[in-house]
Amino acid sequence: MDALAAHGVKHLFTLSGNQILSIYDATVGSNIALVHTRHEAAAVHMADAWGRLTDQPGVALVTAGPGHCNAISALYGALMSESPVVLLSGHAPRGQLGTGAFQEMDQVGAARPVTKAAWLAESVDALGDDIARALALATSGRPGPVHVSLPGDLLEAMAGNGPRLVAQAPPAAMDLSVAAVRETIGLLAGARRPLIITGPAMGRGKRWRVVAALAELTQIPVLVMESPRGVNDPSLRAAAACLTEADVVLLLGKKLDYTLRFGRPPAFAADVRFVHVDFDAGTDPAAGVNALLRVARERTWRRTEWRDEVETAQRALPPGWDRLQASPRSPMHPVRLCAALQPHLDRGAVLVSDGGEFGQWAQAALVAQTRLINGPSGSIGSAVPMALTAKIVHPDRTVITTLGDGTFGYHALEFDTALRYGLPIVAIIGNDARWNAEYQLQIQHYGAERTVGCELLPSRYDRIVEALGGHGECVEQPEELAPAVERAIASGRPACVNVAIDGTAAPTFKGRVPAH
Ligand SMILES: Cc1ncc(C[n+]2csc(CCOP(=O)(O)OP(=O)(O)O)c2C)c(N)n1
Ligand SMILES: [Mg+2]
Repeated sequence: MDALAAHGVKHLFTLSGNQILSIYDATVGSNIALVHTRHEAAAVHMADAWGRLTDQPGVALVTAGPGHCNAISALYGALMSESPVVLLSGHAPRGQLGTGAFQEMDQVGAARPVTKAAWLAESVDALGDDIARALALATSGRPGPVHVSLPGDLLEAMAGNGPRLVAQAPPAAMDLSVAAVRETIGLLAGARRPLIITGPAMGRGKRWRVVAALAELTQIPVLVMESPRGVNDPSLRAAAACLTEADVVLLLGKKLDYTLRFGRPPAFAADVRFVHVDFDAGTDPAAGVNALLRVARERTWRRTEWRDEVETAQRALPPGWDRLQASPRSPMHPVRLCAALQPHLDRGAVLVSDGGEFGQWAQAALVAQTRLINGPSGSIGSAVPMALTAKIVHPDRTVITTLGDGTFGYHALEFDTALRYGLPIVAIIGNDARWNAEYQLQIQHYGAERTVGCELLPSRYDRIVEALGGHGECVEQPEELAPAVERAIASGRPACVNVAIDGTAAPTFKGRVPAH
């Protein structure tokens, strides 16, 4: 606890268990608050959102064995979103290992594929070092999740000299050769349609500030890729088509992976040139971009039509959406639903959007100053817990989360957490009574007559939230929506607006890259 406090940790996102009660006990009288969730994955999603919103590590604390396993699915989201998270899990006592101890399992081995590093704490006197190392590693280089398993005997032992707090060496500056930097800047300067594409972490916090400075100086358009739909990220709108026109692409902390269709046509031109600047655990990505920036300053750069083209494509609403925004049809179109939310985002509300088809519509239609999405993991279910963290980080701002009816089921009971901690988030459920993303794929691949298994009931999810003590609204007619959202926000309680929507396929834009 002292080590966590010394590194500025204020919250432990957690779910209790035998093996970690000594840590709970140590929070009594400390400045660290426990936020007790209803599922270990929710605790990690909350820590993930903390990492993404504050650029500081979010810390989750769960119990051994099954608690640890429940947490692991959410680590995948943090890993793919490059979010600094530390997962601390209770663990069977070392003296009992191999004897069939309660909840004994290879926790480190289970966490390894979804973390930057994972280890078992070995000594009580080194616990402070373990915590310091885990927190530093989570934030350094490419941020991501780190796991430490804490054996029960160690947590119950007496520490000799109190935790030692090692000062962490700052991450090494990137070893970019001067020649490589000059060649890169030369390539960009000589390009007719250069583009910068960043990964999730480069699009956030202090790293983003340097990327934005490079883009501003060079007048090169920059796209942040954090959607699991990659080049079909709905928030790119028609800008996705610009990818095919780019002649030089600078990838900053962004792999040429599935999200970029591996850099091949038709997503990119056959003769496009990629420059890939990436980061490992120990290097400072902002320093690498700064090296580019320094050399770029030696030239003069002019604003180009190309940059305007990309920006306009991303900003412009597709033709016909103004009609959808005002359509009186019911069940309402997702664009009609979003039209009632945008005024709140314009007034500073935070947007947390989950995936699924409704999530794609929300991400395409809504523009927010602060936005979290599920991320390249393509996992659904994190929106409600992430919205809770957004409310902790931004208590004075409205927090709106948009999610599908199927998705709501994952962590609906986190509305109980919202009530216990006084976190009045507003969840907008686009209820189409099915797992529409999969239903749409069935239509596309197997035909409309072979849709199977993806139906849901038009359930009154708003009543679940009411039953827990929150505010519920059920909306069927478009004109009822804006007042219902107003009432939900004004209630000052955690709220659910359950909206009957037309389950249409995700939006398409001119130049969208075919999936197969
Ligand atoms: C953890 C996880 N399980 C399954 C999926 C596959 N999946 C993606 S979208 C989706 C349907 C979501 O349904 P809903 O929340 O109702 O949104 P809709 O698509 O209907 O708008 C499913 C099952 C996933 N992405 N992540
Ligand atoms: Mg649905």
